[in-house]
Amino acid sequence: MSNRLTDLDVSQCQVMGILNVTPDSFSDGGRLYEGAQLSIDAVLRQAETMIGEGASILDIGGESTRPGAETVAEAQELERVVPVIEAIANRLDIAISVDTSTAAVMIEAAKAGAHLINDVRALRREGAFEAAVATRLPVCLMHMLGTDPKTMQNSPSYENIGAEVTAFLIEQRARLIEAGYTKSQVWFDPGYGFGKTLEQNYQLLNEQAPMSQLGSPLLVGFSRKSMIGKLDNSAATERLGGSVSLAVMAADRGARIFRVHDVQPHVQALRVWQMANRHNN
Ligand code: YH5
Repeated sequence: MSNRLTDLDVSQCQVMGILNVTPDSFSDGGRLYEGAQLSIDAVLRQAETMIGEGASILDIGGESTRPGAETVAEAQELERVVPVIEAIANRLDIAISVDTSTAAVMIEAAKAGAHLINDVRALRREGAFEAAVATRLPVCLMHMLGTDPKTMQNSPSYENIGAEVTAFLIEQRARLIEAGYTKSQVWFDPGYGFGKTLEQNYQLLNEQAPMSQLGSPLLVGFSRKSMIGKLDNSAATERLGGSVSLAVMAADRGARIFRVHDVQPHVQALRVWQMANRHNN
């Protein structure tokens, strides 16, 4: 049996393409829909495009976690995500991650062929920890202040953001290690935009490097986020320059997996970054 994730070399930069299967995603929502109906064909075409552009992971999400978003019912999330994972796993040679905080979605996604659980709530929802452990899949733990995108931006405050984010990730990882996981089966993510002000996001980026030295691969997601748009009042689809720029800076600070909407420009920028750094290895 192949595990397309364990074959990934996370000492090299890897790009994770975002496949939002929500009808309302803030920057690319609805493109995969024909009216109210999710089009599996459209999803597969988008997946093939991202693979052709150099993505090595596809992140499938059925819940919108943008600031202020409503949590979707479990049944709806299952209905959106499971058929897509099944279709991709059966037809395409790519690692699949499932962007979910919901226990039942973790279980069904694993059965459908997912290779990684990507949880922005870091397994804090009811039953999520047990469900993730039951699947035995690797887990990406992301830092969010609180557990609710609806309230996470209500005056977030930190004494020392880098230290606090790191402590949180290590603490959640310790629970997984106790359940039999190795450090490399757990990925870390600082959670840019999740319960952080503009200033705090950039401070966290500057304090990111030590987080990459803890034995867990470091994933980052900046793509099209407000920490770019707030600087120039750009719309979500006009943030590519800032997204690529932040990805390269994060690579300099130890990140190796990059969750992005625009695969080709990120793959190109990170190849350039890797080439420029080849004498440092
Ligand atoms: C992440 O960073 N983010 S969903 C708001 C935006 C733009 C983009 C207002 N899932 C992450 O992409 N998983 C999401 O502009 C994630 N890391 C991981 N591991 C939010 C998102 C977005 C939100």
